[in-house]
Amino acid sequence: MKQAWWKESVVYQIYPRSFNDSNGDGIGDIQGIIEKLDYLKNLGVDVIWLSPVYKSPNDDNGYDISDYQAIMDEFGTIKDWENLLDEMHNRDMKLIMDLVVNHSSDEHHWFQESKKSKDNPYRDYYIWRPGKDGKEPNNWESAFSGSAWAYNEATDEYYLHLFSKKQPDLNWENPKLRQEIYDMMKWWLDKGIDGFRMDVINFISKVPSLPDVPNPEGKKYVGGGEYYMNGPRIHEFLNEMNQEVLSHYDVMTVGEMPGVDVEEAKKYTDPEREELQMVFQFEHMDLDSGPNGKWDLKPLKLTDLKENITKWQTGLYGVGWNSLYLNNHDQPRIVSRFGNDEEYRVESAKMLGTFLHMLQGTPYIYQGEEIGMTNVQFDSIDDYKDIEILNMYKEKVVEGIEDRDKVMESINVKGRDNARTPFQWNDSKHGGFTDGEPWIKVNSNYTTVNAEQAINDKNSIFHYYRQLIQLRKSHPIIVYGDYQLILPDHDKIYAYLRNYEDEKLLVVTNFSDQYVKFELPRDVSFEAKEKLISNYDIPETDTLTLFSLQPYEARVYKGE
Ligand code: TEU
Ligand code: CA
Repeated sequence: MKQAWWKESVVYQIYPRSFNDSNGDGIGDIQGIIEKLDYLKNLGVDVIWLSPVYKSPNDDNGYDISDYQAIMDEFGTIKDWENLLDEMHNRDMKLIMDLVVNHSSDEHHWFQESKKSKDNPYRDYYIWRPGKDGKEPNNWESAFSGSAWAYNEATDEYYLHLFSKKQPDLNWENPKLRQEIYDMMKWWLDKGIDGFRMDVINFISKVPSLPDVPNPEGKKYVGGGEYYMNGPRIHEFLNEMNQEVLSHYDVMTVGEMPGVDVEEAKKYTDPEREELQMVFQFEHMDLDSGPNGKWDLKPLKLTDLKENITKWQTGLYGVGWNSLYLNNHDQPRIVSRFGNDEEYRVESAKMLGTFLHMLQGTPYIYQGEEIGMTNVQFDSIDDYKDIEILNMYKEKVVEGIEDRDKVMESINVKGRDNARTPFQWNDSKHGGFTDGEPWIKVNSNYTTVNAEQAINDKNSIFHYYRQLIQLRKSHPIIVYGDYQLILPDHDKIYAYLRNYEDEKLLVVTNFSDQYVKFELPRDVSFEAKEKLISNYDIPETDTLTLFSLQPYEARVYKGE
């Protein structure tokens, strides 16, 4: 299989607002990131994915961009950004930026012009439609509650916004708009960045007629994803972006694609098709959601996770490339979600890290994952800041549709702010994140869960993650080996084999707080030669067909 730096890299995602505040205004900033680059170098990551730092009114914390070629005032200046890039490259780390081009901010000058009149030169940079029977042009629902349309008095038309009202969707049918995006991408690439993470990039091609969604239950607004996810021209647009921009640089690209399945992902990531290199899929992140979506809580079934990950591992192998993640700025903290953030926080965080990092694909670490940061539990809705949370609360509780305590429980479990509380650097006030008042409260467990403690504890999750990253560097089988699930029906053990040339890896993880017996299936031939890593002290062994696993135990053996 063709080698490539982005296949052999480990990526670390920084959510700048919550990473490190250098000037005491309670908001993370670029200078604050520069101060922590040696920490990241020590961890051993190769690439940093920086969530948006562009000018923004922060309706959606930077995912609403008002100037794609300027730095948000709170984060610093373009000089600070250039300094960050130099300091990263000096440490042999690469930088990929967040490309948010399904929508802009309504404060972008394109939209400020577009909404003025129907014949404004920028009108068709966005998606405008007349109302229907005195209502919105269709019944689509915004990801942030309510209609996906907002009315503009001046021109008596509605504009589409799949996210917040302040995030109008850009019209990719317009070649002039596409060219503006490509020019902007080249501007950043010519500054020396090493690629892009592309925000909901599979939403940019809509079904032109923008039809109503079938609505048998008579809901006020309903999804719409079948008409804007993986749309009719998406592969054409991405191939054009590749021809116009990406193919002229040695870059890494990862497309964030809610609603993508393996068959589509094969098309997006097949190098022959010259589109993207990998995608973020969401299927494994929806396994603990009920039929009514993410707020409809449902316990994870391990066999569902096995089935889904196996589908992606085997589906893309030899065709495209997997991205591997369990955390990001939109997801609750995985140690609280699929692990155990009380009695077995350290063991289960290490187990989850082992499970993920031994898979085939490029692993992504989200800030705080490497020190086992956990979900937060705010009792008051006023402590939450995320527009997705606040809009849902308003729609369900304020308008009296659902019980407040039930809604607060689902926010505590699944809310995006679980990932956005400030990084916990040490046990000083506000976890060492800021000398001022943090923009969002710090998790109260910062006194024991923090980077300083982790670095000084050789048995910490941090040092375990350093080992996982090092193993990926020294064992090509981890990057290039195939994947073979074993014990598919076991409801506590997730075990799989990797095969590469004449080597094998056996990865065994216990996703439960129970003591469990592991027995190598008789039809699986494996003889351990060395133990690569484990999260409990266990005896070295040269043969193993049977051993018992402690709660959340993980072991990786290399053999043949
Ligand atoms: O997220 C896309 C997206 O669908 C998320 O909203 C996710 O499905 C949801 O948050 C799960 O609860 C991207 C960005 O990662 C997210 O931060 C932005 O809010 C969104 O796009 C709009 O730019
Ligand atoms: Ca600051």
